[in-house]
Amino acid sequence: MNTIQSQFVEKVLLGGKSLQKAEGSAFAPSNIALCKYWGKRDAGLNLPINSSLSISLGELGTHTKIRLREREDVVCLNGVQQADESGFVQRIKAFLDLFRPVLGSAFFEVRTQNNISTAAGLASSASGFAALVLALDNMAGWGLDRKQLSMLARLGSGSASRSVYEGFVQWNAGQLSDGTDSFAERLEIEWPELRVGIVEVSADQKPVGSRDGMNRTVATSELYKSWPDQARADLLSIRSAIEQLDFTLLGKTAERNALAMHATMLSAWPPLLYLQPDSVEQIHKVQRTRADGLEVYLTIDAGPNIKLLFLAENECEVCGAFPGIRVIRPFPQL
Ligand code: 2P0
Repeated sequence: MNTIQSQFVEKVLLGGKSLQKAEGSAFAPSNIALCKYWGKRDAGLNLPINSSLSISLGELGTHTKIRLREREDVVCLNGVQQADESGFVQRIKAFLDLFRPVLGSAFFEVRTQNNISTAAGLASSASGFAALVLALDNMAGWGLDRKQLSMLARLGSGSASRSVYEGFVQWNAGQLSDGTDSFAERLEIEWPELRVGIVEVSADQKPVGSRDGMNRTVATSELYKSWPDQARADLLSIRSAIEQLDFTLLGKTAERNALAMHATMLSAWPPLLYLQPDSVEQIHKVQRTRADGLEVYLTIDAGPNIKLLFLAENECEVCGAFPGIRVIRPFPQL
Protein backbone atom coordinates (compact mmCIF):
# COMPACT_ATOMS: atom_id res chain seq x y z
CA MET A 1 0.00 0.00 0.00
CA ASN A 2 1.34 3.41 -0.97
CA THR A 3 0.84 5.44 2.21
CA ILE A 4 1.66 8.82 0.69
CA GLN A 5 -0.89 8.26 -2.05
CA SER A 6 -3.60 6.97 0.30
CA GLN A 7 -3.17 10.01 2.52
CA PHE A 8 -3.50 12.18 -0.57
CA VAL A 9 -6.72 10.36 -1.55
CA GLU A 10 -8.19 10.99 1.92
CA LYS A 11 -7.27 14.66 1.64
CA VAL A 12 -8.93 15.00 -1.78
CA LEU A 13 -12.07 13.15 -0.71
CA LEU A 14 -12.44 15.42 2.36
CA GLY A 15 -13.93 12.61 4.38
CA GLY A 16 -16.56 11.71 1.73
CA LYS A 17 -17.23 8.07 2.43
CA SER A 18 -20.75 7.42 1.29
CA LEU A 19 -21.32 4.48 -0.99
CA GLN A 20 -24.56 5.06 -2.81
CA LYS A 21 -24.61 2.21 -5.30
CA ALA A 22 -22.97 -1.17 -5.73
CA GLU A 23 -21.87 -0.23 -9.22
CA GLY A 24 -20.87 2.71 -11.38
CA SER A 25 -19.83 3.49 -14.92
CA ALA A 26 -18.13 6.26 -16.87
CA PHE A 27 -16.38 7.27 -20.07
CA ALA A 28 -13.16 9.25 -20.41
CA PRO A 29 -11.53 10.39 -23.65
CA SER A 30 -8.00 9.66 -24.71
CA ASN A 31 -5.75 12.71 -25.10
CA ILE A 32 -2.72 13.82 -27.07
CA ALA A 33 -0.35 16.37 -25.60
CA LEU A 34 0.58 19.37 -27.74
CA CYS A 35 3.03 20.43 -25.04
CA LYS A 36 4.34 17.23 -23.48
CA TYR A 37 4.60 16.09 -19.88
CA TRP A 38 8.08 14.63 -19.55
CA GLY A 39 9.68 14.22 -16.13
CA LYS A 40 8.50 14.03 -12.52
CA ARG A 41 9.42 16.23 -9.59
CA ASP A 42 7.85 13.73 -7.17
CA ALA A 43 7.34 10.09 -8.10
CA GLY A 44 5.34 9.28 -4.95
CA LEU A 45 2.54 11.74 -5.72
CA ASN A 46 3.15 11.68 -9.48
CA LEU A 47 3.91 15.39 -9.73
CA PRO A 48 5.36 16.67 -13.01
CA ILE A 49 8.35 18.93 -13.54
CA ASN A 50 6.56 20.91 -16.26
CA SER A 51 2.99 21.89 -17.04
CA SER A 52 1.50 20.32 -20.18
CA LEU A 53 -1.38 20.99 -22.57
CA SER A 54 -3.39 18.44 -24.49
CA ILE A 55 -6.36 17.89 -26.70
CA SER A 56 -8.91 15.25 -25.78
CA LEU A 57 -10.07 12.95 -28.54
CA GLY A 58 -13.86 13.30 -28.32
CA GLU A 59 -15.57 9.92 -28.39
CA LEU A 60 -12.34 7.94 -28.56
CA GLY A 61 -11.33 6.61 -25.19
CA THR A 62 -12.33 4.21 -22.44
CA HIS A 63 -15.68 3.06 -21.07
CA THR A 64 -15.39 1.54 -17.60
CA LYS A 65 -17.87 -0.24 -15.35
CA ILE A 66 -17.08 -1.03 -11.75
CA ARG A 67 -19.00 -3.04 -9.21
CA LEU A 68 -18.44 -4.32 -5.69
CA ARG A 69 -17.45 -7.93 -5.08
CA GLU A 70 -17.13 -9.85 -1.84
CA ARG A 71 -13.93 -11.65 -2.75
CA GLU A 72 -10.92 -10.84 -4.94
CA ASP A 73 -10.75 -8.33 -7.76
CA VAL A 74 -11.62 -9.21 -11.35
CA VAL A 75 -10.36 -7.07 -14.22
CA CYS A 76 -11.60 -7.41 -17.81
CA LEU A 77 -10.15 -5.56 -20.79
CA ASN A 78 -12.20 -5.45 -23.99
CA GLY A 79 -14.35 -8.35 -22.75
CA VAL A 80 -11.47 -10.61 -21.76
CA GLN A 81 -10.58 -11.33 -18.14
CA GLN A 82 -6.95 -10.43 -17.56
CA ALA A 83 -4.46 -12.62 -15.70
CA ASP A 84 -3.93 -11.55 -12.12
CA GLU A 85 -0.18 -11.34 -12.52
CA SER A 86 -0.30 -9.11 -15.62
CA GLY A 87 1.15 -5.63 -15.26
CA PHE A 88 -2.21 -4.17 -16.31
CA VAL A 89 -4.09 -5.86 -13.44
CA GLN A 90 -1.34 -5.16 -10.92
CA ARG A 91 -1.46 -1.45 -11.71
CA ILE A 92 -5.25 -1.28 -11.44
CA LYS A 93 -5.26 -3.23 -8.17
CA ALA A 94 -2.59 -0.97 -6.68
CA PHE A 95 -4.72 2.02 -7.66
CA LEU A 96 -7.89 0.48 -6.18
CA ASP A 97 -5.93 -0.18 -2.95
CA LEU A 98 -5.96 3.58 -2.42
CA PHE A 99 -9.75 3.60 -2.29
CA ARG A 100 -10.45 0.38 -0.35
CA PRO A 101 -10.13 2.01 3.12
CA VAL A 102 -12.77 4.64 2.32
CA LEU A 103 -15.01 2.12 0.57
CA GLY A 104 -14.98 -0.43 3.38
CA SER A 105 -12.14 -2.67 2.17
CA ALA A 106 -14.23 -3.88 -0.73
CA PHE A 107 -13.14 -5.86 -3.76
CA PHE A 108 -14.12 -4.86 -7.26
CA GLU A 109 -14.97 -6.07 -10.70
CA VAL A 110 -13.62 -3.64 -13.29
CA ARG A 111 -14.75 -3.97 -16.90
CA THR A 112 -12.91 -1.64 -19.20
CA GLN A 113 -13.45 -1.20 -22.93
CA ASN A 114 -11.19 0.86 -25.19
CA ASN A 115 -12.85 2.01 -28.39
CA ILE A 116 -9.52 2.85 -29.95
CA SER A 117 -6.94 0.16 -30.32
CA THR A 118 -3.89 0.64 -28.16
CA ALA A 119 -2.15 -0.51 -31.34
CA ALA A 120 -2.93 2.91 -32.81
CA GLY A 121 -0.40 4.33 -30.41
CA LEU A 122 -2.80 6.21 -28.21
CA ALA A 123 -2.14 6.13 -24.50
CA SER A 124 -4.79 3.96 -22.91
CA SER A 125 -3.50 4.61 -19.40
CA ALA A 126 -4.69 8.22 -19.64
CA SER A 127 -8.31 7.44 -20.56
CA GLY A 128 -8.18 4.23 -18.50
CA PHE A 129 -7.33 5.77 -15.14
CA ALA A 130 -9.56 8.79 -15.79
CA ALA A 131 -12.53 6.51 -16.58
CA LEU A 132 -11.80 4.41 -13.49
CA VAL A 133 -11.83 7.45 -11.20
CA LEU A 134 -15.03 8.76 -12.81
CA ALA A 135 -16.66 5.31 -12.41
CA LEU A 136 -15.60 5.13 -8.74
CA ASP A 137 -17.08 8.59 -8.16
CA ASN A 138 -20.26 7.52 -9.93
CA MET A 139 -20.55 4.40 -7.77
CA ALA A 140 -19.69 6.02 -4.45
CA GLY A 141 -21.75 9.14 -5.05
CA TRP A 142 -18.95 11.42 -3.87
CA GLY A 143 -19.95 14.13 -6.33
CA LEU A 144 -16.35 15.25 -6.76
CA ASP A 145 -15.58 18.26 -8.95
CA ARG A 146 -13.28 18.02 -11.98
CA LYS A 147 -10.29 19.38 -10.07
CA GLN A 148 -10.58 16.62 -7.46
CA LEU A 149 -11.16 13.97 -10.14
CA SER A 150 -8.11 15.22 -12.04
CA MET A 151 -5.89 14.95 -8.95
CA LEU A 152 -7.07 11.41 -8.22
CA ALA A 153 -6.61 10.30 -11.85
CA ARG A 154 -3.10 11.79 -11.72
CA LEU A 155 -2.12 9.22 -9.09
CA GLY A 156 -2.87 6.44 -11.59
CA SER A 157 -1.06 8.06 -14.50
CA GLY A 158 0.05 11.64 -15.01
CA SER A 159 -1.57 12.04 -18.40
CA ALA A 160 -4.87 10.74 -16.92
CA SER A 161 -5.19 14.03 -15.01
CA ARG A 162 -5.97 15.63 -18.41
CA SER A 163 -8.45 12.96 -19.55
CA VAL A 164 -11.21 13.98 -17.13
CA TYR A 165 -12.08 16.80 -19.55
CA GLU A 166 -13.02 17.24 -23.20
CA GLY A 167 -11.35 19.77 -25.49
CA PHE A 168 -8.11 21.62 -24.76
CA VAL A 169 -6.76 20.84 -21.30
CA GLN A 170 -3.87 22.30 -19.32
CA TRP A 171 -2.30 20.30 -16.49
CA ASN A 172 -0.64 22.76 -14.13
CA ALA A 173 2.52 21.28 -12.66
CA GLY A 174 1.96 23.15 -9.40
CA GLN A 175 4.67 23.94 -6.85
CA LEU A 176 3.42 22.55 -3.55
CA SER A 177 5.04 19.41 -2.22
CA ASP A 178 1.66 18.01 -1.08
CA GLY A 179 0.39 17.91 -4.69
CA THR A 180 -2.81 19.87 -4.05
CA ASP A 181 -2.03 22.46 -6.74
CA SER A 182 -1.19 19.93 -9.48
CA PHE A 183 -4.36 19.31 -11.47
CA ALA A 184 -5.73 19.89 -14.95
CA GLU A 185 -8.20 22.53 -16.12
CA ARG A 186 -10.15 22.88 -19.32
CA LEU A 187 -9.58 25.80 -21.67
CA GLU A 188 -12.99 27.12 -22.66
CA ILE A 189 -12.18 27.35 -26.37
CA GLU A 190 -13.59 25.18 -29.14
CA TRP A 191 -11.83 24.65 -32.47
CA PRO A 192 -14.17 22.47 -34.58
CA GLU A 193 -11.91 22.69 -37.67
CA LEU A 194 -8.95 21.08 -35.93
CA ARG A 195 -8.05 17.54 -37.02
CA VAL A 196 -5.70 14.89 -35.66
CA GLY A 197 -4.51 12.08 -37.95
CA ILE A 198 -2.95 8.88 -36.65
CA VAL A 199 -0.19 7.36 -38.78
CA GLU A 200 0.32 3.88 -37.39
CA VAL A 201 3.92 2.83 -37.77
CA SER A 202 4.05 -0.09 -35.38
CA ALA A 203 1.64 -1.86 -33.05
CA ASP A 204 4.42 -3.57 -31.09
CA GLN A 205 4.75 -3.09 -27.36
CA LYS A 206 7.45 -0.49 -26.73
CA PRO A 207 10.54 -1.85 -24.98
CA VAL A 208 10.66 0.89 -22.33
CA GLY A 209 7.41 2.30 -20.92
CA SER A 210 6.84 6.06 -20.58
CA ARG A 211 7.30 6.03 -16.83
CA ASP A 212 10.72 4.37 -16.92
CA GLY A 213 11.63 6.39 -20.00
CA MET A 214 10.98 9.75 -18.35
CA ASN A 215 12.73 8.74 -15.13
CA ARG A 216 15.80 7.62 -17.09
CA THR A 217 15.79 10.85 -19.10
CA VAL A 218 15.62 13.08 -16.01
CA ALA A 219 18.38 11.09 -14.31
CA THR A 220 20.86 10.86 -17.20
CA SER A 221 20.24 13.37 -19.99
CA GLU A 222 22.30 16.57 -20.10
CA LEU A 223 19.86 17.98 -22.66
CA TYR A 224 16.97 17.49 -20.24
CA LYS A 225 18.27 20.50 -18.29
CA SER A 226 16.90 22.75 -21.02
CA TRP A 227 13.52 20.98 -21.20
CA PRO A 228 11.60 22.75 -18.38
CA ASP A 229 12.33 26.20 -19.88
CA GLN A 230 11.43 25.05 -23.38
CA ALA A 231 8.19 23.44 -22.16
CA ARG A 232 7.26 26.64 -20.31
CA ALA A 233 7.81 28.78 -23.42
CA ASP A 234 6.03 26.27 -25.70
CA LEU A 235 3.03 26.10 -23.41
CA LEU A 236 2.62 29.89 -23.54
CA SER A 237 2.88 29.86 -27.36
CA ILE A 238 0.36 27.03 -27.67
CA ARG A 239 -2.07 28.80 -25.35
CA SER A 240 -1.80 31.94 -27.36
CA ALA A 241 -2.17 29.97 -30.63
CA ILE A 242 -5.38 28.41 -29.29
CA GLU A 243 -6.75 31.73 -28.05
CA GLN A 244 -6.15 33.31 -31.48
CA LEU A 245 -7.01 30.16 -33.47
CA ASP A 246 -3.56 30.53 -35.06
CA PHE A 247 -3.01 27.09 -36.58
CA THR A 248 0.48 27.80 -37.90
CA LEU A 249 1.73 28.78 -34.46
CA LEU A 250 -0.02 25.79 -32.87
CA GLY A 251 1.41 23.28 -35.35
CA LYS A 252 4.96 24.65 -35.32
CA THR A 253 5.15 24.79 -31.57
CA ALA A 254 3.62 21.34 -31.02
CA GLU A 255 6.01 19.76 -33.56
CA ARG A 256 9.06 21.47 -32.09
CA ASN A 257 7.99 20.49 -28.57
CA ALA A 258 7.61 16.81 -29.47
CA LEU A 259 10.95 16.68 -31.30
CA ALA A 260 12.68 18.44 -28.41
CA MET A 261 11.26 15.81 -26.03
CA HIS A 262 12.67 13.10 -28.32
CA ALA A 263 16.03 14.88 -28.28
CA THR A 264 16.10 14.58 -24.48
CA MET A 265 15.25 10.88 -24.79
CA LEU A 266 18.02 10.31 -27.33
CA SER A 267 20.53 11.95 -25.06
CA ALA A 268 19.61 9.73 -22.09
CA TRP A 269 21.79 6.77 -21.17
CA PRO A 270 21.18 4.09 -22.20
CA PRO A 271 19.64 6.07 -25.06
CA LEU A 272 15.91 5.94 -25.64
CA LEU A 273 15.03 5.68 -29.30
CA TYR A 274 11.28 5.25 -29.58
CA LEU A 275 11.28 6.11 -33.28
CA GLN A 276 11.40 3.31 -35.85
CA PRO A 277 12.83 3.69 -39.37
CA ASP A 278 9.28 4.19 -40.66
CA SER A 279 8.67 6.93 -38.07
CA VAL A 280 11.68 8.83 -39.42
CA GLU A 281 10.41 8.29 -42.96
CA GLN A 282 7.06 9.80 -41.94
CA ILE A 283 8.75 12.76 -40.27
CA HIS A 284 10.57 13.47 -43.56
CA LYS A 285 7.32 13.07 -45.42
CA VAL A 286 5.54 15.62 -43.21
CA GLN A 287 8.36 18.08 -43.83
CA ARG A 288 8.28 17.48 -47.61
CA THR A 289 4.49 17.78 -47.70
CA ARG A 290 4.67 21.06 -45.85
CA ALA A 291 7.42 22.36 -48.16
CA ASP A 292 5.07 21.53 -51.04
CA GLY A 293 2.51 23.88 -49.53
CA LEU A 294 0.14 21.62 -47.56
CA GLU A 295 -0.02 22.78 -43.97
CA VAL A 296 0.40 19.71 -41.80
CA TYR A 297 2.43 19.29 -38.60
CA LEU A 298 3.24 16.33 -36.40
CA THR A 299 3.53 15.32 -32.80
CA ILE A 300 4.93 12.06 -31.38
CA ASP A 301 4.63 10.51 -27.94
CA ALA A 302 6.87 7.95 -26.29
CA GLY A 303 6.42 5.50 -29.15
CA PRO A 304 6.92 5.08 -32.89
CA ASN A 305 3.54 6.33 -34.16
CA ILE A 306 3.08 9.76 -35.67
CA LYS A 307 0.11 12.04 -35.03
CA LEU A 308 -0.64 14.66 -37.67
CA LEU A 309 -2.22 18.04 -36.98
CA PHE A 310 -4.14 19.78 -39.75
CA LEU A 311 -7.32 21.74 -40.49
CA ALA A 312 -10.64 20.53 -41.93
CA GLU A 313 -10.05 22.48 -45.16
CA ASN A 314 -7.02 20.26 -45.87
CA GLU A 315 -8.52 16.94 -44.73
CA CYS A 316 -8.94 15.47 -48.24
CA GLU A 317 -5.45 16.43 -49.34
CA VAL A 318 -3.85 15.14 -46.14
CA CYS A 319 -5.72 11.83 -46.46
CA GLY A 320 -4.47 11.62 -50.05
CA ALA A 321 -0.88 12.28 -49.01
CA PHE A 322 -1.03 9.89 -46.04
CA PRO A 323 -3.23 6.98 -47.13
CA GLY A 324 -4.69 4.85 -44.36
CA ILE A 325 -4.52 7.46 -41.59
CA ARG A 326 -7.25 7.57 -39.02
CA VAL A 327 -8.75 11.04 -38.79
CA ILE A 328 -10.06 12.27 -35.44
CA ARG A 329 -12.31 15.29 -34.95
CA PRO A 330 -11.71 16.30 -31.34
CA PHE A 331 -14.54 18.87 -31.22
CA PRO A 332 -18.25 18.54 -32.03
CA GLN A 333 -18.87 19.49 -35.65
CA LEU A 334 -21.03 22.50 -36.49
C1 2P0 B 1 2.25 13.25 -22.48
N1 2P0 B 1 3.49 11.13 -22.18
O1 2P0 B 1 2.23 14.43 -22.10
C2 2P0 B 1 3.59 12.53 -22.44
C3 2P0 B 1 4.31 12.65 -23.73
C4 2P0 B 1 4.31 10.37 -23.10
C5 2P0 B 1 5.03 11.35 -23.91
O2 2P0 B 1 2.20 11.36 -20.41
O3 2P0 B 1 4.34 7.75 -15.12
O4 2P0 B 1 1.79 7.22 -18.80
O5 2P0 B 1 1.93 7.20 -15.51
O6 2P0 B 1 2.65 9.55 -15.02
O7 2P0 B 1 1.19 9.55 -18.06
C6 2P0 B 1 2.93 9.23 -20.78
O8 2P0 B 1 3.26 9.14 -19.44
O9 2P0 B 1 3.27 8.48 -17.19
C7 2P0 B 1 2.85 10.63 -21.12
P1 2P0 B 1 3.03 8.23 -15.65
P2 2P0 B 1 2.24 8.57 -18.36
O10 2P0 B 1 1.21 12.69 -22.92
